[in-house]
Amino acid sequence: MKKILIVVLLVASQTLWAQVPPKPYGPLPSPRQLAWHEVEQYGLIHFTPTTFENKEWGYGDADPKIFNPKEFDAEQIVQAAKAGGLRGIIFVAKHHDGFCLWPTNTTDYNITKSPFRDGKGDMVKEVADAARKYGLKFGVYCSPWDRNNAAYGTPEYLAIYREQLRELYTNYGPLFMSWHDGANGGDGYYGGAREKRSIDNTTYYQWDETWTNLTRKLQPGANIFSDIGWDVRWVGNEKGTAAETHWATFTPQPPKGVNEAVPGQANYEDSPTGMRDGKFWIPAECDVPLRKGWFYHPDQQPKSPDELFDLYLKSVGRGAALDLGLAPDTRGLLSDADVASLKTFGDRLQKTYAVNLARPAYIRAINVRGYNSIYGTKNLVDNNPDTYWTTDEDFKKSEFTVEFSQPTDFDLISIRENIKFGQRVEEFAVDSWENDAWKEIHKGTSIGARRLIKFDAPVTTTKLRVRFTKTPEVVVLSELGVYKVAE
Ligand code: FUL
Ligand code: CA
Repeated sequence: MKKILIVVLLVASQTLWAQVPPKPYGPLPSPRQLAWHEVEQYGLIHFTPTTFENKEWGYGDADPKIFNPKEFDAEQIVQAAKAGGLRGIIFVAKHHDGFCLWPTNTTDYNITKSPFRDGKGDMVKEVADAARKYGLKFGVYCSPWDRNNAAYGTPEYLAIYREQLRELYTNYGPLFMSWHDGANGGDGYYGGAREKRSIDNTTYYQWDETWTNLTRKLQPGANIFSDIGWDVRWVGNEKGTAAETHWATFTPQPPKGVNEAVPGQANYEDSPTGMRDGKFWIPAECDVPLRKGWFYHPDQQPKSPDELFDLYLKSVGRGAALDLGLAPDTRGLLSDADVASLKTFGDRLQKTYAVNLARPAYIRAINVRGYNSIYGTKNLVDNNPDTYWTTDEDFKKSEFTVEFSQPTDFDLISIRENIKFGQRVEEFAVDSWENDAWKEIHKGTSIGARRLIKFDAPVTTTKLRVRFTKTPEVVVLSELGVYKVAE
């Protein structure tokens, strides 16, 4: 009787133990960052009087009367973005020229002074409504540098800027991002002064205060983007690419000789890679315009669908996000060429991801945590980011094989870590079964939110193997995809 009891207790304790999930490792994403990771690719719309001046940076002196986009259609822009696979839209509500695209109380330099909708328009609202109608998330960019405002450089301007954020935070529903550019100070119109003004980045904007007391309070779901974070960091270039190895963990670095990194003044050397031992979860956003400039210029052409796919692999495919600049023309529409390029790129993604060749395959892992099916490999192909495969603690080096029922062609593999457990994998390898032996076909480093491995030529095999060769703690993988990229 005693013996039976002991056995029962033993089995029970083992089952209990087997149900304990692994411990998280390192800095972890917040719920708002987790939601941001799921967006993966989004658009950033630049459209102000600067478009009508054919410039990249408006001086702040453009007559609001030139802002007359007679055919403006937020739905055309949003639908094109959606067709391009984008899942969010950030609208530049105010660029450096200071022109506000909503009827603000903070300055006369705003949309009500333009002919658009006879001075009764609110473009922020039109874009927000269109984004929500088509199921895209919405965010705003309100430039701190304001080349129009007479008060720029004084404390009075800071109050104006904060009030502009407050208006944007309270009138347009939940935002998924609040985007802050780093360009600051310099020459401008400044209410007619036409002079150069410089501000001290380290003190002038008091970002801590603006972000904790305004952004967090009024828009708790908004990810704050700036060159150094808080939630999302700049990748350090405007080419749309993260480094081959990308850590979501990061500690903002000050420039040489300075004590503290502040937005607009930092050392960006480690921004493309992040830092393995970074103190915070601050993943990179890779921003790049669809055309050469952020604003529309008639002599420029959009990137081709192939170029977009390549950028996608080098941003989203490295665990970062892609932020693609969209530039309506003076009609207020995206040009046919932009729409076509986006659509071909988006169709390609959609067709590629329509069939996950790993789903019907047999996935055999070297170990499943506690032999418990709640950690089994079926979780790798259930399209649910929460469920995952993981192993017992003594299986830091682990692997699984994907066995197809017949020889299968693929050229793209997608692997996601369950980042709720932190970013863990440091090195992995992929093998394919060829001539009765394993052949290594890829060596990789970081995974994080997602790793896309694209092969130059299709691989044909009956089975493939993924080996995790270096990780400080056991692997926790949420999804695996094996695909043949559509033409
Ligand atoms: C930069 C700005 O200076 C550019 O004009 C553009 O808005 C880009 C997205 O951010 O900081
Ligand atoms: Ca899953």
